[in-house]
Amino acid sequence: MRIFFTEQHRLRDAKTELSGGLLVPPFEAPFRLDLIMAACAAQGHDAPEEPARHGLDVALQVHDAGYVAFLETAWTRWKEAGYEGEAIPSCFPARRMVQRVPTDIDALVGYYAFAAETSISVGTWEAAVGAMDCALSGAEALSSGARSAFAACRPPGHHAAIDLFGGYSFLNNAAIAAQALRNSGCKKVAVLDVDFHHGNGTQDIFYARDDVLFVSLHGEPQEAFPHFLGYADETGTAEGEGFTLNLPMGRGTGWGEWSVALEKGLEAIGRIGAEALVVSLGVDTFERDPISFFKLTSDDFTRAGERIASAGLPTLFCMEGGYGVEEIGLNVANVLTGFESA
Ligand code: Q9C
Ligand code: ZN
Repeated sequence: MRIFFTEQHRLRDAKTELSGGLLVPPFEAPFRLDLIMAACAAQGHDAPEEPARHGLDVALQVHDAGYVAFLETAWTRWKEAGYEGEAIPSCFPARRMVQRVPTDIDALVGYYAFAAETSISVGTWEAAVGAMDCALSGAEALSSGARSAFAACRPPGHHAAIDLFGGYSFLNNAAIAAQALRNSGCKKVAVLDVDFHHGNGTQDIFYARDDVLFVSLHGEPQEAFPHFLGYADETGTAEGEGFTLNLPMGRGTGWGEWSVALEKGLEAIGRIGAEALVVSLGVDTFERDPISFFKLTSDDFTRAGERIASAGLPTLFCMEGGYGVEEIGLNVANVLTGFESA
């Protein structure tokens, strides 16, 4: 399958993540994509291609314009304010406070954030645009008749909502790709999110829409980030009622339970007559992932790829999470190999 990758991802190399009250080196770092690309090459997958530059038109169909302008200028404005560290939100428009866009950069960072672990750093915007371009080139490949493509996106995107960043995500690559597939004539598109974390951003973007089905398999919100979305009773609103399917699972979930949820998701995707599939591919469901609590093995990822192929749809994989261990490369390559061998 065609693989889209850009060295621009290295520009996202933040120094700080707020974790357990400390500023630590981020889990989401450039080495992740090095491992993934090396493992893809080792399993004989196609050589990566540089994505085309697409501009921001499609991004602006799913994100708020003020939010996108904020992301583009946040680092410069933060530096101009004289701060020494990276841009970390510290003040939020919480319950019963007014939701009005402020002018002060400190306030803006909090206004457009839903979590505080993710710093905005030098180069973050440029890397996020590169990741989006990978997703858009992948969507174009499907529109030109490809059976599948892999967008090696970094930074990830599925936590980025209409106007919120956090969870290591800035632009929602998978949602932007799904929108591009709609624009190119697919009447119904499905997003299948298999990252350990709930894809709150993707859900937010499509919650009231019936043209994009969102299905997510993830850790129980009570115990797992992003905590405040992803319950099973969130099923969509207005036109979008029935077009969100959340399948949360508890600590220690392994292939048995996880694969049953996957089949439920695939059934829903078949039921709505999706013409294309975007997979938010996180491998933080792995048994040794440092920040998650599912128990998938490396072989399970091969099986997952095979099952996803059984949907029989043009499929774009967009890279999301997966941290801390060398096996993230193997696990991603296994999904792609499983898909292609099915
Ligand atoms: N103490 C993705 O996988 N922080 N994002 C968790 C745990 C955020 C994960 C805190 C995790 C974000 C794309
Ligand atoms: Zn994740």
